[in-house]
Amino acid sequence: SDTPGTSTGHRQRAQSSSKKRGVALDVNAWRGQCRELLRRMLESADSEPFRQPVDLFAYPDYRDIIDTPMDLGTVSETLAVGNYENPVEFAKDVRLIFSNSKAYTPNKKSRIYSMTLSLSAFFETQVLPIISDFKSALRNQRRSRQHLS
Ligand code: OVM
Repeated sequence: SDTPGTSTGHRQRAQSSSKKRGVALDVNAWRGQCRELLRRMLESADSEPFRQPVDLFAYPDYRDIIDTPMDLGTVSETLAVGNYENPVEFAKDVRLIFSNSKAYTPNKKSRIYSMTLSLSAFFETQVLPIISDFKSALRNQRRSRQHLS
């Protein structure tokens, strides 16, 4: 046992509050994680109706029903140019795509409606930990800054 007084015998390194073993605390990690999530959604066949703005010639009454159109191409561009401040804003726009589709669907047996449910369920499983990790990293950063100077 190389370190007397510890049960493991392992040398104990002081854990700084900014370097917690095994805990991701990067406040900037969310952007790349959201980019990767978008990439995985765009490669899914279920994303086909959501890759570009809804075609107003194919659906001439669309704007009578939908106030704020949104699509994955627009979300991707907004993320790329740095116009989301955090992953909550990103998730809000992606969820708008799904709520628009649910509002416009003529019936719940529609193919596009079923694609909406499937892609939305996938999105939620993937984005919730991104948001949780971001909020945790922000709390940690604010705690760490309190102990400076
Ligand atoms: C459809 C449909 C369903 C949901 C959304 C949508 C254009 C279309 O079945 O045509 O948006």
